[in-house]
Parts: sequence; structure tokens; C-alpha cells
Amino acid sequence: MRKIESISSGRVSKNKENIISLLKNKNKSLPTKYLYDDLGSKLFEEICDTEEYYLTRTEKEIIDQYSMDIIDTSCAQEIFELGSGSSKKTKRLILNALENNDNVTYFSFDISAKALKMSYNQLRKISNKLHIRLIKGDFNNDLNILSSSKKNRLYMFLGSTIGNFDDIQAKKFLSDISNIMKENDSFLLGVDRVKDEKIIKMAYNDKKGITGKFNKNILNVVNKEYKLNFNENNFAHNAKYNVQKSQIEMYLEAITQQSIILPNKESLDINIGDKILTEISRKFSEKTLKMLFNKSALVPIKCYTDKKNYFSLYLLKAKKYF
Ligand code: AVJ
Repeated sequence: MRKIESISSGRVSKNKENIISLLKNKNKSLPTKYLYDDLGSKLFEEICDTEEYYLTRTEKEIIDQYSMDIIDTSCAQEIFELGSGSSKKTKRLILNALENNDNVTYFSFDISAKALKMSYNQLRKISNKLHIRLIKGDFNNDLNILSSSKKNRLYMFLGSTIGNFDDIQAKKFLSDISNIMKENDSFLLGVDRVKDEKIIKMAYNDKKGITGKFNKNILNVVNKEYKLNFNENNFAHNAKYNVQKSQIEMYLEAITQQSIILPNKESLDINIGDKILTEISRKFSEKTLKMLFNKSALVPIKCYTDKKNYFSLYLLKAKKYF
């Protein structure tokens, strides 16, 4: 097994005070990153294979069709994937990069060691001209300490993970990328688009109930992290589309009256119907994206889209070099 490099800016990501205030708030929520522990990452892979979840399939289709153009346009010698998950979609891009270069380095950056292992197993046999580096880190805190290189680097943030961030977080994340980008670097961003509400809603309410399992798993993760006493059987999966904000809001809705003992030993009453927000998943329009890129000092060079206009990949450059 390949060695996993760990990086951390030292900023505390575990924060008891924070979790207490998030749960005591009238609008309760849990930090989305706790969905993606090892089991969560595995369940997410299963979601990607459901009939209803069009995102992964569509994005892969776009990549397979335009991969060579993406590699040619970016002149990529290195591929740096943030939140890489299993790296299944990335294979084509790596193969094309290998066609243009004697050797290629692929950096897989993820918060889950399990995801990094899946990524390595997915790619290890591709070619001995491919160097794979596995980096465990939190892309909300650790981007500014990434090492750079003289090679042309293609940063990638796929799967519409950007949709999990509210406007402020998205701007911070994209600005961080724009800041670390050098003149010959590029950035490939995958975004889910605004579309028929029914199609979006179905994608987050699959018939097999895998999304529900994925959602409830967050309770086991925070139970472990903060010694809490959530019971996933006391909650129902609830994912609804907020038309005004163009976003899916994924909640856990209490189906029994219950008490949670918080890390400060305070007891928190949860009533039937109370909802805990676990994830938002924004769907983007052209206008929102333009504003977001502009605020983050990024310039779109190309936009690749599928026939139905469900999903897009943007190839971006840092504005400072224009
Ligand atoms: C991995 C964050 C892009 O928002 O669509 C899938 C996660 N949540 N089903 C998404 C997810 C519920 C997914 N992202």
C-alpha cells in the first residue's frame, strides 16, 4: 500500500463549542464534513451508482468526451484533485495527460484515508510513468500550505462538491485556489446546474434508500467524535429542494421525542418534527457562477456541458495573470 502523506495547517477542526451552538440553534445543523468518514465515503460511492443520481454519470460522460481538450488546453503535467473520493472519473484525464508527457504526477487529496486507498487502487495499474501521491487533509483549512511545483498543474474539484458550500464558503475556497495557482496552472470545476425540480429531488431521494443511510451515518460519526448519544433510528431522511435558493437541503427529521447529552453535559430536548440540516447542495445558474468566479479572482476559459445541460465543467485560470 502506498504511503499517505498527512497535512494540516494546525487549525482545530474539532470544536466542541461549535457543535454545541450548531445543535442548540433554532435552525439546527451538523458540519457536512462528518458525512464523509470511511463508511460515508463508501455509501456515497453507492449513491453514485443509483439510477436517480445523475450527477456522477453525467460528469463522467462530459469528461470522457472532452478529456483530450481539457488536457490540451491546460497543458497539464500534474493533476491535483481535491476531494478526490475514489478517482473513478479521473482515469481518462490521466491517460490523456500521459499521452502528452513523459511522466505525470497525480495528487489525490481527501479527508478520508479510505477514499485515498480507493483512489490508489483505482489508478495504480495505469502506467509506471504515473506517480501517485496521496494526501490526507481538509480542503477548507489546508489549501494555503500545499506545496507548488514548476510543472503545469491542473487543479480539479469535481462532483459539484462546491455546491456544499454557501456563498461565503464557496468564495473563500475558490479564492484560496486562485491564490495558489501559478501562471501555467488551470482549474477544472464541476458544477450541477439548475434544472427541473423533480429530477433534482429524485437524485436525493433514491428508491433504495442509500441516500437516507448516508445521511443518518453522520450521527454515528458525531457520536464518536463528540461522545454524543444520537440514535439514527430516531430520525428520518428528509431532502427537499429550496427553489428560491436553488439548493437541496438535506435534513434529519426527529420521529420521536428525545434528549441529547451535549459535550458540556447539558441536555438538549429534541421534539418530533425538529430538523437538523446536514448538507446543502446548490444548483448553479450561469449568472450565479459568473458572479462567484468574478468575486474569487477566477476567469473561465472554457465550459463543457452535456446535451441535456444537467452538469458543467468549467476550465478556469487565475485572474492575476490576465
Ligand atoms: C458529493 C457533495 C457533490 O451534493 O450531490 C449526494 C453529496 N449528498 N447525495 C451532492 C450527496 C446526497 C454530493 N456531493
